[in-house]
Amino acid sequence: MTLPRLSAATWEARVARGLPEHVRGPAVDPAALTVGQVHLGVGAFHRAHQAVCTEDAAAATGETRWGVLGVTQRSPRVVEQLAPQDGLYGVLTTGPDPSLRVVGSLRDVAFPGRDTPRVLDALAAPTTHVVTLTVTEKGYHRGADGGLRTTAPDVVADLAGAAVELQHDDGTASRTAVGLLVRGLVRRHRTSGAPLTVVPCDNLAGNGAVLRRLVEQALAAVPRTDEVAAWVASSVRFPSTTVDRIVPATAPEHRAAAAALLGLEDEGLVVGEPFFQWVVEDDFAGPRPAWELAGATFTHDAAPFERAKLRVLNATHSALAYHGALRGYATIAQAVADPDLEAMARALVDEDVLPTLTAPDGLSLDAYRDDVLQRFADPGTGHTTVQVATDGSQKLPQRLLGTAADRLAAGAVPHAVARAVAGWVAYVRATAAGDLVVDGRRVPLDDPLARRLAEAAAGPDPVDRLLALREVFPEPVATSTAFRDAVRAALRELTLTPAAR
Ligand code: CS2
Repeated sequence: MTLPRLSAATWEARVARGLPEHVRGPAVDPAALTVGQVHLGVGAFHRAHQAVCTEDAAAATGETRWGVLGVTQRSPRVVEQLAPQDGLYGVLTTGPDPSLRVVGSLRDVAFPGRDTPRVLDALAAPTTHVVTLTVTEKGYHRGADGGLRTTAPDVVADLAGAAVELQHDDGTASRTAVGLLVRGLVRRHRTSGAPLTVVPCDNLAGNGAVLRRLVEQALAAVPRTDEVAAWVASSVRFPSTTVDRIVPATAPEHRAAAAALLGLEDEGLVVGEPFFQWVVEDDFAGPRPAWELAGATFTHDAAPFERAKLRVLNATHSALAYHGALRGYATIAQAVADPDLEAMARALVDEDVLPTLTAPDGLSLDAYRDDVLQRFADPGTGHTTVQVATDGSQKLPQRLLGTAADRLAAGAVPHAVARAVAGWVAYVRATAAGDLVVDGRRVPLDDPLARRLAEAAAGPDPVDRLLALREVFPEPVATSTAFRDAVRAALRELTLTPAAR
């Protein structure tokens, strides 16, 4: 039987029939919300994280000015999912007591391919106070020095677009998030000049400072933007934030569970674990949603949280993803259930990560490690090893290689990090050769540097050649003979393990 599709009208009819116990609706009346927040990268993570927090914050204060305009630059698919549903979508929370919540804070979704003027207008509007971003690590287009890759074709095109924007709107689409943001900032400066806060929510160390630098570099590369740059320096803030919620790709089982609870078909459904964390630096240029009333923590310095999260959670996640996939496990939950791999994850934290961390106020790092591993073990999330394993070249630096650099600087050889890196090397080699099959499917090498990684991995000494990639391995790690030997030794051991073949 085909169910009717979720929309404002079908939802209202559903409410009128009475909702089951584990289903609830928007915390605010979606129709009453106006747009005050623009989000770049409206994928599953935003919908299960910031969009929920913004809605709860609006509900807590009764404000109606915090509707979200969600922007996707990758494909119009999200627009196709959400526009026919009047922006409504469900968040299925997994765990022992699954529940479904329909969220209504996304008031509009846009694909700049065709909606550029609308997006730029929203970025410039004085009623927009906050721009949030989840565009993944690779979405920032950073080079080996961490700065903007101003020679990348998409970035070059966007800088030309920003130059034109100084005079008028030429209607072309921006291809990168930084390009779109810079163009929006140029227009905002030209029109309202109202202050703005830009809040990156991706897993990058010091994400606020990183994004500010990219914006400054983009402006420096566009002629006649000195005034805009001065205005950005005085009126635009870039607080760093740490976000945490495990949000797997939505699978058919999730859709079936949600349809059973809702009695409606939801093409925009997203899934998340019960855990939620958002640590935000309290550095805003103007008004913002009262996220602190909806579970977020405000701090003067997000760095200790960010470091702990990247080095404990994301590092073990990646290590389990590579080693787990090599052993044929489809999900992170299956990988962490393997005693060998659980011990590997623990050793990574205990031997190499903890010595590099200072516990953020009120957090026991031992307890944090245990909680993280327990969260990974939840079979309900269905987070796949292959999903977490994507884009390794972009993830390794902040998850593993900072730890390696710190350990080497302290005179220790980070063997546990070397083992995790050996898992990545073996994964790159196996996927590039078309040799890795997980869950009956051949796994491709999914990484923005795939071509170069494949070339390096195909040679006689993949460790040497992969470690030479300066965009991935920082100098002190790349040039350490002890680290290189440790990775080689771990790789040899890995290929000798029958399960890894
Ligand atoms: C994961 C993260 O896909 C990945 O690389 O490690 O997305 C992880 O699930 C989140 O950071 C959890 O907050």
